[in-house]
Amino acid sequence: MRIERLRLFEVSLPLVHGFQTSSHRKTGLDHILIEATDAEGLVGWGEIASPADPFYGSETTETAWTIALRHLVPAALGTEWDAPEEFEAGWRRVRGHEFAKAGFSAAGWDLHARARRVSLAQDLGGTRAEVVAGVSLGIEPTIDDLLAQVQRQCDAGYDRVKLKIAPGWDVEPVRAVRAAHPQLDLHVDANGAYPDDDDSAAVFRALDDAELTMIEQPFAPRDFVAHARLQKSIRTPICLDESVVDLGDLRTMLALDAGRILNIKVSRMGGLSVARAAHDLAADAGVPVWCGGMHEFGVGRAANVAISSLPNFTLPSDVSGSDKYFARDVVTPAISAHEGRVPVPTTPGIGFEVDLDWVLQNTTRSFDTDR
Ligand code: OSB
Ligand code: MG
Repeated sequence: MRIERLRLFEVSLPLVHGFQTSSHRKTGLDHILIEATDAEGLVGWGEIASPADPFYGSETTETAWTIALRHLVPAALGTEWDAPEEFEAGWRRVRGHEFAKAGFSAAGWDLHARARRVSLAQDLGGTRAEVVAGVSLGIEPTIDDLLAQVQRQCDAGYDRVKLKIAPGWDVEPVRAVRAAHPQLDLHVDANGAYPDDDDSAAVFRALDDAELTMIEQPFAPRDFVAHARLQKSIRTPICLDESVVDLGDLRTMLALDAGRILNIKVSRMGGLSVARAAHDLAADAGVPVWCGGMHEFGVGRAANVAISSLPNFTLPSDVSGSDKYFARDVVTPAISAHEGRVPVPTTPGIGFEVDLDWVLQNTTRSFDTDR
């Protein structure tokens, strides 16, 4: 397989409901869509889902655009490959920039699956016909606003809700949601906002009584030792997100018992091959995984649905239906969840068509190797 043309579209879409984490507030997204065309005219799509600002990780839309044009486009065009791993080897010497790499990885995998006439899920080794989806809810102005959001998502059929927490917005809102929904599969995500001190330890002791499925990324990404110490002192499993960028990080997590659940984000780990390898390594270690999201447009979310169909994705993934995020998504049909489940497409590749008119209407800049 040989990619002969690449087009990049930076697409800007508003979120239907603003999203606040411990570090920042988002009202819209600027993601980069990648269209890769091979010598036979087959087309594959990928998405670079970096946030605009470097508050989740170090990348931004701007750094992703620069790295894509300077390093990843030339690497992707140059090679003749059969397996997606060979394609990805083209940019092996580029360090970091996982979000940028993940978009190219996904486009290569989509092409590979389409060439073999199988679904992306099947190409990856997926075994599920549908994936259980959860929703991730941001920090709201008041507890009543949060309760209204939770109720809305439960009414929409989701049975798993993740709440963003931050110092000052933790025990009280979590207790209120737990009191209103005693049976809900509930977990919290701090995005690394807590200092490793006594006040934080008291918060996590209190949360340990809220019957949470997990506490995600309480401390700074690189502080595996703090996570390991906390895991020893609470029953609730810790889940790592930002900490695990590559397989070496996952081995550190496992060796130190710094977490007992892994959030696999295709974007954070630099693509589908690494995500699958992380899935396999976690499975061997008896650590369950789920797929995290970055408010991907339909292109990136379709890849997330596909990887979530692998056997060790035993916890609900952040792959909600398109209507949770956007008034109109970039794929047709829109991705939809029924009773909190998203069917895994069986048609070739990601299983959705890109709505190029809508993409072009919302494109803020673009690049084409043929121009
Ligand atoms: O930590 O999972 C996170 C969104 C932006 C930055 C970080 C995170 C998130 C989400 C979104 O939780 C989940 C989704 O895509 O629905
Ligand atoms: Mg997270």
